[in-house]
Amino acid sequence: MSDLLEEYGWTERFASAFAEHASEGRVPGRVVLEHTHIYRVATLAGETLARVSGRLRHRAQTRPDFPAVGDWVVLEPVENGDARIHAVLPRFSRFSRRAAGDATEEQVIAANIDTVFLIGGLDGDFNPRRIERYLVVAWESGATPVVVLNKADLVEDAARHLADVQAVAPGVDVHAVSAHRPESLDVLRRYLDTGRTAALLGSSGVGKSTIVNRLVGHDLLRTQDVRITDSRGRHTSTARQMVLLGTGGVLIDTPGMRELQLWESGDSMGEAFADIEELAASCRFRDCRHTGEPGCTVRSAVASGDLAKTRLDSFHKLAVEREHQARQLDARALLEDKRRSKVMGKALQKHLKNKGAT
Ligand SMILES: Nc1nc2c(ncn2[C@@H]2O[C@H](COP(=O)(O)OP(=O)(O)OP(=O)(O)O)[C@@H](O)[C@H]2O)c(=O)[nH]1
Ligand SMILES: [Mg+2]
Ligand SMILES: [Zn+2]
Repeated sequence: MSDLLEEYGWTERFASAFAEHASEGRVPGRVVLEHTHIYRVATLAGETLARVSGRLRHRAQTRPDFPAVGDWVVLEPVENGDARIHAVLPRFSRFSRRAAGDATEEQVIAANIDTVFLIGGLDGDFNPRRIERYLVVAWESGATPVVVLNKADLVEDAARHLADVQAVAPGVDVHAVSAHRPESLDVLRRYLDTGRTAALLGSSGVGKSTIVNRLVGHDLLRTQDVRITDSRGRHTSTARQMVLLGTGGVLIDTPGMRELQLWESGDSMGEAFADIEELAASCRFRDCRHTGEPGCTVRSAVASGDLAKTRLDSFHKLAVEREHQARQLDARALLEDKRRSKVMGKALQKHLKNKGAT
């Protein structure tokens, strides 16, 4: 297809998925911004506003069935200049969290991303434990996480912080940068070849929007000073938003999240804790939980100082949280089943009654 779509990340895979929906007047587009129930979508003919079709809304069973920023969608232009979204093309990756207010509902934050930039601030916000947590979710997404420590201009010992993070992020690229020294951001461009998409995630005030602006080359997004007293951000960005870089690549800026609730789907603990996984291969019991079992290589490594105790603590904490969520999801599925069989039972009764009446 055209070069512009490819700049936005269009590939053969999307083209063949689109072919199944292709019909007169339908075009592909990528969701740039999500308002409530209205989406801004980039197409070959420029950006357009769009709503989901009645049929898509009807068929959507859960929240992730609706479009999210980064999704490729099948669009049909309608009379008043807006468009209708008929389908969401299958995603190759998605970054999700637990929806606020409903622990059992998944909320897709960004779709079809190649790289997740986990941004931390080297000022007061800096916290390896939080990065560890973000990494678990990032691996779940199917995208490759990269840790970016911003505001290197504010600290003397960026190298030490870099080492601290590398210790909790085995196999992950970690970079120290400063948005106030734009040339330091050039390392990020290697993840932003034409058609590649990166999403920026991290707490409010760490400088996500500032980094996007510096990479774009002008002040496209609003940014704001952090409060001096506690170096917390002010939640300046309020929406997820996709930006096409002139130099190639696509960025998705996101609002800072107060806390990131894990959304469990696959087995990403093994990737986020590759160091523990490797040690665990030699534990005596295959299902060793490293909580005091005999012959536990992981605990021996902590005892000998080869593995930080804080690292094992994080592992246990996150493992407990995952089990808890899995139980909640099971409970929800059970309720759904009950509700369904109740509805079915009622329908059946009604049917039998009508039959009996005739
Ligand atoms: N000293 C210094 N300040 C920075 C750097 N990057 C960003 N800032 C400042 O940090 C403040 C917050 O930046 P934003 O880009 O708004 O932060 P954000 O992560 O987008 O925050 P939310 O939109 O609230 O999630 C602004 O005052 C920026 O100028 C940096 O590398 N060094
Ligand atoms: Mg922002
Ligand atoms: Zn063990």
